[in-house]
Amino acid sequence: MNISTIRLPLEPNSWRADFPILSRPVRDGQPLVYLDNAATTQRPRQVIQAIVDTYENHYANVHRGIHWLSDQSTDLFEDARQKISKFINANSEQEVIFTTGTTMAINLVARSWGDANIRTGDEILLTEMEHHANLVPWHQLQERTDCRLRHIPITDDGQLNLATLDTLLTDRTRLVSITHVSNVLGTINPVAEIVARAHAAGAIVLVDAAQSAPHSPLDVQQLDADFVAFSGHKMMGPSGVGVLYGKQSLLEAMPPFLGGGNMIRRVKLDRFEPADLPAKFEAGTPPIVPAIGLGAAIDYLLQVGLQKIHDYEQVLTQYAHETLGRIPEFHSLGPAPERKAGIVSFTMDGIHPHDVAQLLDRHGIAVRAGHHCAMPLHKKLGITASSRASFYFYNTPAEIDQLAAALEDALRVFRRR
Ligand code: 7TS
Repeated sequence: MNISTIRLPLEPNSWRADFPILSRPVRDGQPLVYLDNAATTQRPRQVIQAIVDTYENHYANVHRGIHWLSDQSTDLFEDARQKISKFINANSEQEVIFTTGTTMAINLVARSWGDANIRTGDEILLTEMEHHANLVPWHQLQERTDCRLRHIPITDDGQLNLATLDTLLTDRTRLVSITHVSNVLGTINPVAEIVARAHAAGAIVLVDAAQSAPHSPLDVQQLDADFVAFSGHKMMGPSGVGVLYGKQSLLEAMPPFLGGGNMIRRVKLDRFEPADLPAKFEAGTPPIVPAIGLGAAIDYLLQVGLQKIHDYEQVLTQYAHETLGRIPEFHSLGPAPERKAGIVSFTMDGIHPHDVAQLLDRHGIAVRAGHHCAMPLHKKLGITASSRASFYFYNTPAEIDQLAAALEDALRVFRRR
């Protein structure tokens, strides 16, 4: 691929200027090469400004409004919910629950829907490529209910082996909970097909969209997913806020998860009546400013264009595979680039993944190393750790060249030892 002659789906440098942190020097004045976007992304000035503006001009607690400022704060908070609802094409804002992130969203479903619906011997179908956030809440549910956890296996090239689905979906399967995009392999899973097959078998589906919502168009109605979870901080929003989307009928039938203020219609000394959606699942003071910041991030995402982001990251990923693939010691995990999002996890012959990350850091290049909260997946791959470069639309082909050069340098350092 001759990257200099390709017409790129978007021009990263025109957006980079909005991200103050991307132009700050790190380590002895070197430019920052930020390739840890699967862990968390950076924020443009517009999001930071929305946060500052809220605190400086519009901040009060929400939904308690007798006063003017509280009304303003509530309007901004509910505007953000509306933006998110449109962004994912929910049927109504009542289907959008603010959580602290993907982790809390999945825990909410496991606790509330799980405890109400799962009985001994019922089956929950997961996959071998899940983040711990989509494993441990189900382990905990298993401890409470003695249900059975099953897993869709992965193929040698890191895709879900859907040939197994007919036998794994049984009349005991109540829920299928799957990641849309693997945070390690980058694999984009055929969620709509899995939803259709799960529904035909009488099971509902939760989609972990932590790694997909920030990078490509997400239409919950088109997927026909029953629950969808994602995090604000992976899509340029603040940390501390995330979303659980749920079909209204399911959410209405579920008991509240946490108890406290805001989630009630009426409280007596000996009992309570829950509020309507979405308040029923938002006990206590919510993440007010983070939610407003997430609304600003969504405005920004829509300006850039989700399809363009997806298409551009596709080019970057292909370029990364080609460029890094010329290094004989480099081995990427997961499928071919056409089948994955902008995540390139890899091992290097003769250098531990943590050492790789440390040597890259000397060049100002930020990547993650370790098991990326996916220990069972690494075990399946026969390794304990990997290094991971993950992209966003503000990354450039030149940064991938820098990564390749730094990896060559790391090999030279190790050979000298
Ligand atoms: N699901 C997936 C697929 C993820 O990648 C992550 C975070 C989560 C759930 C949890 O999200 P949280 O916002 O609630 O923490 N993944 C990563 C990662 O790959 N590196 O750091 C965090």
